[in-house]
Amino acid sequence: MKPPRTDSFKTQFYEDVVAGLRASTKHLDAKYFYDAEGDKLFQQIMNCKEYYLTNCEMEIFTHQTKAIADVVISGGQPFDLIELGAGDATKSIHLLKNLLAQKADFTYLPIDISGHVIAMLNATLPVTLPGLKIQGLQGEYFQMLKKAATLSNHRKVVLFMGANIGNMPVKDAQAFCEELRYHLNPGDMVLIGFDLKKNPETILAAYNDSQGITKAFNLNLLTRINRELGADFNVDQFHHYATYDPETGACKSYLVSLKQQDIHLPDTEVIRFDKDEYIWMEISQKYTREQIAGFAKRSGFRSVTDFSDSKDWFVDTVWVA
Ligand code: AVI
Repeated sequence: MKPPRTDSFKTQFYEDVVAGLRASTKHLDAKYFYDAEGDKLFQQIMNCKEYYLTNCEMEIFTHQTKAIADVVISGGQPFDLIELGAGDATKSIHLLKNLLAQKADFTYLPIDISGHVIAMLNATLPVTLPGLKIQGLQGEYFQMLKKAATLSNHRKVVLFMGANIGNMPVKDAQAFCEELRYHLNPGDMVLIGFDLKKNPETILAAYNDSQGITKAFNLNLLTRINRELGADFNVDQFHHYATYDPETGACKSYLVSLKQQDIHLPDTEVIRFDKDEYIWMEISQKYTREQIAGFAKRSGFRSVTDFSDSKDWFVDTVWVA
């Protein structure tokens, strides 16, 4: 198998796509949703009426800011506040503001895979929040956590918000918590956002919105594969199907082939789809509080407290290493 391009991201993208489409159950990695168009569509998802997650976590960060800040400070100062996948920091900015108002001694270290995001945060946050000490780190989460440990020996407080942990299957989420613990020292703290199990109709609607934005978000990955890897998907020949299983808490998205069809990618044999064959695109796992407590315990963390919204649909849980 020869990748069509030489740079390492493209090579990895190509290899992941070919391996996923050649697997007995076809699948693609949801991390590739986020090209420029995918970023725009995700913004629209977060603003659409059915997608409750963003509003719930925003309510937590705006209505319980002082309580969150007090817990964060309670472990001692100075500390490094590290945010994994910081994005535009629209929720964490409320916490940062409160910490500054309380004159807490901390440095904010946003970590993001996107250099553009880090440059934007480094440039804009010190203007919006005078006095903020910030050092953005561009790269993979755990590599950058390692780097953060070399920059200071201050206590670490790690934020991993937005229910991003839900985009990992349960086993991978457990492994992620264990790896997170491995990179921290006793006394370090984490705050992780989990979407809770709730009425199945509410969850399904969030991933099957009436305007078809989530459908476009999924189909956009096929368009990206066409553009960047030279494939020939006809997006009109795939149907978006979202499903939620209230027993397991797994919310999954699929693209279902509307007919038997062949897809071509450079330097690999034709990929055949039967009619009704599907590609598994994404998991957005929902949890109970007991499951979340189990993650903490099995990973060597102690649960300290949690913050939930007024509907009790979403929780930001705080653990200490
Ligand atoms: C980024 N992540 C937490 C979103 C979620 O809810 O799983 C991605 C998403 N996929 C479809 N809608 C939103």
